[in-house]
Amino acid sequence: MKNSKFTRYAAAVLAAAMTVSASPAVYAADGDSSASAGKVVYSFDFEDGDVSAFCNRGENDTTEISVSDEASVSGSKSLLASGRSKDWNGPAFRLDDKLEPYTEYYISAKIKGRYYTGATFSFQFTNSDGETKYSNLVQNLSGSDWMSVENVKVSFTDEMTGVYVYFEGGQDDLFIDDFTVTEAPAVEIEQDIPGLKDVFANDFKVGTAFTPSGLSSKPTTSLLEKHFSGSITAGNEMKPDSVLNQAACQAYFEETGDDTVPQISFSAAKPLLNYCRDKNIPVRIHTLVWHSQTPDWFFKEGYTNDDEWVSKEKMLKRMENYIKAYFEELVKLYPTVDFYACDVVNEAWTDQGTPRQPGEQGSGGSENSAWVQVFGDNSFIESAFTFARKYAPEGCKLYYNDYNEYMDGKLNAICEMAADFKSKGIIDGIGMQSHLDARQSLDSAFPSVDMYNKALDKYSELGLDIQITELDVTTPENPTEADFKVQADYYKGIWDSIYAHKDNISAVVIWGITDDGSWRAKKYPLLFDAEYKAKPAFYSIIDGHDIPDIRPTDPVPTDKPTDPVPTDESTSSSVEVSLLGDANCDGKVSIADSTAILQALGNPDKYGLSLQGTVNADCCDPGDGVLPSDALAIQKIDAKVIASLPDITA
Ligand code: 9MR
Repeated sequence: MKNSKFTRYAAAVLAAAMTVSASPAVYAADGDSSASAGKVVYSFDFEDGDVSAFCNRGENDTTEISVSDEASVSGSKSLLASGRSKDWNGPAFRLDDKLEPYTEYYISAKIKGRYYTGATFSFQFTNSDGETKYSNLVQNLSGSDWMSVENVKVSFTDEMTGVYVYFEGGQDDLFIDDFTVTEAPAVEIEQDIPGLKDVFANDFKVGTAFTPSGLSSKPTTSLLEKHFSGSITAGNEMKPDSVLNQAACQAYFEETGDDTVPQISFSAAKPLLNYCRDKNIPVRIHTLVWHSQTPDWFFKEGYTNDDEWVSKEKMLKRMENYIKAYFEELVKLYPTVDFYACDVVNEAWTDQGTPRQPGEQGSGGSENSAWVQVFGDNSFIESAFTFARKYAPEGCKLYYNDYNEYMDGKLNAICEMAADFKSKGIIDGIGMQSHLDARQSLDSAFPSVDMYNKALDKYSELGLDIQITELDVTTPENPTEADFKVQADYYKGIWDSIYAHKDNISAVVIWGITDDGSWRAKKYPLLFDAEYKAKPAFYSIIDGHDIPDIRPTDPVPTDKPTDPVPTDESTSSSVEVSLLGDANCDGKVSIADSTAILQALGNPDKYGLSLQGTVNADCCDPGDGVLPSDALAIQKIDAKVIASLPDITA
């Protein structure tokens, strides 16, 4: 297959994502019909009177769990959760003491309130920082009769403890029956297609947005590693509302009297960042300054929700200290992660090219901006870039990121601003989000390929880098095969336009992996379907491109083989040094190269150097192989003890 042109064009595979039946009422979240093919690992009809696998939610949960013959779906008994005195009270079923991590399971159950009830089926776990996180799996279980949740997908990682599913909502007695846990059939991703990142390896990074929940799904991480390991953007976990910690901000203020030093935590992003560190995947930081997903209290006196807005002067100090702490903490926690790009400011211009309206987040149809409220205009953008330039680690490029970036008013405002910032040396590039809509035909698609192409021309003329930061392309709802064909043709038009500008584009990031995980799941916007299969759009964008050898998915990215540092001449003689000391092949010699060498020497099974990295790493006394002295030589360079490599003082 090497260097052949890829022309295969697959038919659309549309999996029925939801299972729905009329009686009893059925609710499914992320459900999958293939669950029926899986192995049932737990099944409770409660006819034997055993409810010991279920519990309340501890602490002050007053729920009592017992067997009841007052109601049932199958047989004559069910589980009864009575004495519930708070909305959040159980019943709960613990997963991590019974099931395997990194395995997908489907849970089905029947639920009924004693009276009319409104319940929610939820999930909780405790992370490695001891914080407990909650999410709703199925909401609006409302009615007075039996209701079903069917094939609700759950999974967890080995970093999660205290993993439970539970029913909550109201204080009504709840009956549960026919609770089953089915192990999802193991899914192998398609190995006979090329990795997207490999097809475009000489052109730009190919990456994706990812959230920690995806880490527990093996097929999802396999797809990520095969196709998208050029770059990861945290879907939500590095945004201000995930990073800012209100209680810690207030505590710091109380302790010091200083309310200009925001306190932060990356606990939400840690599972993802750990993964990027372990797999050597570069990270796009998204995002520092945004009107959305930023708490109003950040802009208020005393960090309270309902006090006065702070002055512009105070907000500038908060902004600077926030950006400083953000970068410092990231570098401290993850010295080896390549934070290569950062969306410094997100979505600050309207489509007309004006600042947003001032106001609280969520007001004005979610469009208003507390930044504009405090600053009175869009001058906060320049401040943010100035601070980001001051504190961002070396190699971290700074971007202005926006959607509808092809609309004239917005495009002109961005270009004017970017040209000014470029002259001041505080910006490196433009992030084009690219949330696009294929609609029913190429004629009605929005934006047209031509419009998108013209925007790329304009941004290219700026002489700044461009990154496509959140690409997805919606179909109409309930798409037909014809709609997927239009989507594929449109994706190709857009991708070809991107490819034509590749000299100005350093990364293309798709906003998610499989359709069912997308923020626009109802409109199937991604390259892989819920069954982890490549869609026509995938084939369309690689169509006509040279493709490399197709290899099974590596457990680590291609530039970092699992093999220990290869030092023998037979493997390395054909590769020339690209930059002496650049062990991680990022184009520079820094302390990260020293770390990479020590990691590769200390734990070759986990960390490795690429062949190029190995050749570069042999830098202290070239020819003697990769040794600790090479790491030391780089440290000497960093400390300015020596000026160049090799280390003639050694
Ligand atoms: O993908 C994100 C989704 O999970 C969140 O619910 C949503 C809330 O604003 O944000 C999504 O990501 C947005 C990104 O941060 C900025 N551009 C638009 C993206 C899609 O809404």
